[in-house]
Amino acid sequence: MRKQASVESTAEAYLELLAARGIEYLFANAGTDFAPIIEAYARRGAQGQARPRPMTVPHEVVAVSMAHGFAMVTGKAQAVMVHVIVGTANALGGIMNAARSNVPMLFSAGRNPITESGAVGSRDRPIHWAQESFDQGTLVREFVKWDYELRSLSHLETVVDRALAITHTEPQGPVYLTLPREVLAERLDAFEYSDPARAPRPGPLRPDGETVAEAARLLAAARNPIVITKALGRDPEAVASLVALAEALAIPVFDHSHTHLNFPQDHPLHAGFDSAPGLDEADLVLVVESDAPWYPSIQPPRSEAKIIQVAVDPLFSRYPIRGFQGDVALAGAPRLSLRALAEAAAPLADAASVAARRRRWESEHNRRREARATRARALASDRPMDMAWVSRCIGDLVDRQTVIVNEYDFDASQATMTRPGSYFAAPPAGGLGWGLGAALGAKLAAPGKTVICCVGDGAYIFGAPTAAHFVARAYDLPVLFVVFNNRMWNAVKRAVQTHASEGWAVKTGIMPLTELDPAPDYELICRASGGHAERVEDPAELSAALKRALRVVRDEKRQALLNVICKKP
Ligand SMILES: Cc1ncc(C[n+]2csc(CCOP(=O)(O)OP(=O)(O)O)c2C)c(N)n1
Repeated sequence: MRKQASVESTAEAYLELLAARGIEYLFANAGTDFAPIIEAYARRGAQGQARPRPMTVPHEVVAVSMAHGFAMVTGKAQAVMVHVIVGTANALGGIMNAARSNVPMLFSAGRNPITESGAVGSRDRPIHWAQESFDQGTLVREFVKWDYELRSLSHLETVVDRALAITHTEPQGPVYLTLPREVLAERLDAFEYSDPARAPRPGPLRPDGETVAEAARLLAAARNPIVITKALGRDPEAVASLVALAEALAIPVFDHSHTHLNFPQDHPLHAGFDSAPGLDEADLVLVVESDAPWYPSIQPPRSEAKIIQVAVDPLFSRYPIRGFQGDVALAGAPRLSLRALAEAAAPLADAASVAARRRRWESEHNRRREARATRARALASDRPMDMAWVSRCIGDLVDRQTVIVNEYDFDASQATMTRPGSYFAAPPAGGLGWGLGAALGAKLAAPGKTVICCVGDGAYIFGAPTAAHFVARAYDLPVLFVVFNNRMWNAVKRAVQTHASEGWAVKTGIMPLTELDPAPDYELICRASGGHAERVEDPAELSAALKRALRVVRDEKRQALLNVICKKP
């Protein structure tokens, strides 16, 4: 159907089109390039016309992470707009995160005015000369699926629909659109477009029957098969497919550096978070959406073990190097691949070995869970607190409505997360600063959920906390932030200890560039934006403090922060 909208500029036509395509939010960090966009918002607002809700996000790392968080919960790309090359540069770490996490996003930036005079929108500020680059797209090209500059109104619809189709098609990832000011400022009276969009949107792919049959034969013949997974739960529906496969053949599932809830933690076949014991004896490893299922230099699988790789893109083609073997690879939507594999393998399996495996892994599961609980209890009175104890206290308060966003330090093994979509950990690209924004985006996407954002003190600082707390207050996004405050970058310290376990740094205890002491009073940063915030030092007080903070978040609908003083390792 063709639709006509009354608009005054290309910028307005752009907002009309984004709204028509289901984009609910524009996470924006504005500059002079935004003038036509802001003018268009003002007209549309005054006249009550459709537009994505404009969200002022005062740091790009938060803006991009919010779009990331929204999309990871809903599967839907939102729009981000930043200020020309400099805003793009500030956002880049977040774009790397989104790219490696296969998160869809319409990332856009103004483009410096092209003309020095003569057009509506021509250069009229000193920065308009220095803020032009030869090719703005090169700033992000390696980490987006597609980039383009909008060159005229006449191709607006094609460009936007193509951008949205590409970002949403698997393997998903951000796209980048630059918007020159003269083009946005172009005058017009009306804008006509197709509604719904006519751009092709390919559906999910599935592997062919022959490849599935080959994988099924290998799986059924294995005596000690294991699954290693990391990001299967990006598609929440895929979790049920893995459960069906694991149950049909009694295969233990190892989460390895997991970024999503891939398999219910209370399932008897959940085999924990360390694949090493499984790799010792596995004669088949089913690698499911895992970019790095083991460390070849530390513990590879046995050389005779068969490997099956299941992923949207089992080659991880955008990674320069990834040498993990695969005797068979099933490309396509894992929820379809795993279901097909379960159907093909189940009839081939030997019932007695399946039953024996089930008994063995169930008892391992119970033993491991008990060991973790015992460990947490043993640490319960340590002061400063142990992070395992902090994680246990948070884990004990998780209910069916809780979503945990974890940028380091929350130990998932101390909780029992069971529902797809209830747990998200830092992206594989590891661009710090993701957690605060991602949690805000998750809350925006799921207002009925309790979002708990766990961050290290380092991650908290990287997350531009003044900007994040501003957004939480400005847009009523009551998230509970828990800062695991060990006054250092332990990840960096650990890397030194592993790199030179008997070296100078370990022997002398001198480890420059790892300390965050004296630590700021993080609670004051949250309070500055109207949040409830406490510093917690007594382990016996932590549960009560968490409950108080959750009450504020749930009942008063205000953000909260706990600055939890943890041990320095
Ligand atoms: C943008 C960026 N800069 C630097 C790093 C390197 N880095 C990885 S982990 C880490 C420390 C994180 O500190 P914190 O959140 O306090 O957790 P901890 O390591 O203490 O557990 C750093 C600096 C990174 N991943 N991303």
